[in-house]
Amino acid sequence: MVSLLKNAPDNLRNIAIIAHVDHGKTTLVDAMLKQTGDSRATQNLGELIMDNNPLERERGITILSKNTSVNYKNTKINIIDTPGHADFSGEVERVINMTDGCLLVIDAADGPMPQTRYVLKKALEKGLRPIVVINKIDSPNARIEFAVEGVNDLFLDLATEPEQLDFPILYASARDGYSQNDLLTKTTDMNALFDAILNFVPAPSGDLEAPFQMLVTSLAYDNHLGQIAIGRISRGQLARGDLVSQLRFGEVLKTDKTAHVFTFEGLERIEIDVAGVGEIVAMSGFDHVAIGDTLTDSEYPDTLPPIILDEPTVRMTFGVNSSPFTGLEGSLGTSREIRARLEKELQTNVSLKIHDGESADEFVVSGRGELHLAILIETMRREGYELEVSKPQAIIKLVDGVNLEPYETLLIDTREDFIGILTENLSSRLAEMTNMEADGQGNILMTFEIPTRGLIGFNSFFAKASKGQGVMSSVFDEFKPLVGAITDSRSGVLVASQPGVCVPYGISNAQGRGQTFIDPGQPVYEGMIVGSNSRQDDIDINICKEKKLTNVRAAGSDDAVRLTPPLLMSLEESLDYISIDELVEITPKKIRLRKKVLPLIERRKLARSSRF
Ligand SMILES: Nc1nc2c(ncn2[C@@H]2O[C@H](COP(=O)(O)OP(=O)(O)OP(=O)(O)O)[C@@H](O)[C@H]2O)c(=O)[nH]1
Ligand SMILES: [Mg+2]
Repeated sequence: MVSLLKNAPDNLRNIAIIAHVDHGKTTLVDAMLKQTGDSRATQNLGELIMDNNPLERERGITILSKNTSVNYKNTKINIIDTPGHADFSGEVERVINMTDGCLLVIDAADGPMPQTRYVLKKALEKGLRPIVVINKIDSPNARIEFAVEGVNDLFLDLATEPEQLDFPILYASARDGYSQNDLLTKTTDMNALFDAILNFVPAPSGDLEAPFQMLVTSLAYDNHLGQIAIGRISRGQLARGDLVSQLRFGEVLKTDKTAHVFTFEGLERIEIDVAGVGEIVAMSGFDHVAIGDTLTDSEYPDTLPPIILDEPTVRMTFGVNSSPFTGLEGSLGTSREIRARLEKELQTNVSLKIHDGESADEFVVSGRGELHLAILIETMRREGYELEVSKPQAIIKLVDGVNLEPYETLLIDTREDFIGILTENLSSRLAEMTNMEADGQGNILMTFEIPTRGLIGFNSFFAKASKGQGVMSSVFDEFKPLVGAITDSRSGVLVASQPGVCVPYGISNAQGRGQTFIDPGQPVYEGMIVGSNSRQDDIDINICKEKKLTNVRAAGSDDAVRLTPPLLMSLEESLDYISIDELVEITPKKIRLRKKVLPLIERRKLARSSRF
């Protein structure tokens, strides 16, 4: 048979780029694209082209995995860039199903970090061939030997088969666009890495003559073509017009013609006539396809095993905005609209889970960490949604009569000066230090085991306590029996006692009690949180109160109230800050904090009844 296939499996490689956050994965993909001549990559010098959604650009992190490809020595290399932040690990677990090898990128200054371990473990479990890339060797802080030693230890620890210890190590500067097989032979391009991929990563295997079969691993949406299903063909081939069945849990949901077939070429999706086993393709024609569905030849509907992911660790409620300002700033936000949006999210955000809440206006949304949920909220708010959300809480599960809670490994890299304040706070959060290393120059690396329950809210504290001189990262470890209580150490809040528009005089009065959160001229409602109290209890104050005007104006005394600038919190800081009897109100325009129960009189009654 004369094959029409452009890429026979032996000149094809499928790899994922995996690493701890910020170790340079996306920069490495950029370097590979630039060298192989993708014009968009060369034009965009300095900007990471793969991090193309606005939240990724603003935050400088990758949130979604993305496909691209390069051609090198007549071989097509499909590359999947993945996020390194632990909250988006689901993205990694999902896409490694499409690859046979991975580049494990390691920052030469940091060495392996908690997420390096996590992603390598997942990659080895899937049987991927790893290539280690020690990156940022140009950096003055590079500690190459240390990084290599760390990698060797990590593999020794995680490998289950002797062959897994047979991995190449390359040295690179993704930023400067070069990679080397050793430290002595200097180069100016990425060829060493490309050659290693060709030599060490196996070409995809599978039977080209067998009936077509593919696991849907990613989804995309196109305004003209509708839903697009992305996956790696695990059997046979797929041509435009082929009759294909969509299966879920072994059941055929739909049989239809394949409308279009695409492959990834550089940054483009190129339409092709036919693609064969091993190729990563995008296809249209199935509008209600979900990640985890199997697409097959209609005459051989065999389901592939589903994608198995680690469980969510954190949950919160998303509710219809019940504040007096509801409907004023958002265009979407009814229970039906929120439900529909969350259900749509489930199709692609595979590590998310959604359950009904206590009322029809509430949904319990579970994810892999605070950032995972915060990014969803931020995305919804930019789409015009308004909603109210509760404090994130760790997920406790009952197994054989024992309550288990998620534990994480927390790594803190900071200056010695902050050891005291950090360890004291962490011990009240039930953290246990498992390691501490000093470099003799005032830097300190501390490792802790901590329940997720204790970690919630720590991020904001850490940023303040370490005065911005530190980095922390945490990775889910395991579920362990629930022990001990964590007391909420936050002080009370200043609460608006009546609705109105806040004025300088009212704010000035509030500043006598603590720190305020809003600017003059902002509308407030009863029960809205307008500041933090320096004492333990909540105080209701009238922040809209004007100074009584006397007939005789003391010169200059009235309007010249001196105000301290308000503390304006980001969404994540707000989620960290609130207590369980409070909510964050999110609209496209504002983030407000509020008591769950708004009327003062109701809150007083509640406080009294809980005392008895
Ligand atoms: N000096 C130096 N800096 C680098 C190099 N590679 C990446 N960086 C910098 O490291 C930072 C993180 O790079 P990214 O490519 O976004 O890292 P990432 O691994 O994709 O990050 P996430 O996707 O969020 O996990 C950026 O500031 C890069 O400019 C390198 O080879 N040398
Ligand atoms: Mg990235």
